[in-house]
Amino acid sequence: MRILVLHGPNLNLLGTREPQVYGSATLADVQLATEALAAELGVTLSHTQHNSEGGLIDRIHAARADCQGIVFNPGGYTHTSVALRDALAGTAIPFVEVHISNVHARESFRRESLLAPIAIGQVAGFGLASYTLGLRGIVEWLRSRSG
Ligand code: CA2
Repeated sequence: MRILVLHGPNLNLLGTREPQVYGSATLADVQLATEALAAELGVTLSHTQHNSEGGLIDRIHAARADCQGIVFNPGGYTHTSVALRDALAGTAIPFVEVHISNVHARESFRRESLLAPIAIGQVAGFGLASYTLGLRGIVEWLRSRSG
């Protein structure tokens, strides 16, 4: 089983700015932590970050060929992107929406997600652990459906 760990815009800045909101872990730390869990779970990961909506959409389309699920932090596009929702709905790849911060405890515009209604679920507020919790969740979900 291969799972795509996909990061949206500005997440390449993780660990370099706003540590009070996003913590001090970097994207490399997220990769290390998710790889350690993937080894435990016996699954393979691909890791990608894009700042552009088009780059994210192209990777989601490509995932039809090589991934069974996506652990996705869509960043700011969470709250705005009909195009990303269409890509996720159109490919029908199961995904978990993850956020480092608790989006429900911040500005009101962050409470709305255009993607969560078509996700398996959402994990928010656990810092780097949002990714490992999301990964555990999607692998269990996929395994429970594959018989
Ligand atoms: O909490 C999350 O993971 C977010 O997806 C992060 C997005 C934000 O727009 C969402 O509402 C919640 C922002 C990503 C920007 O990441 C930065 C990291 C370090 C420094 C600056 C930005």
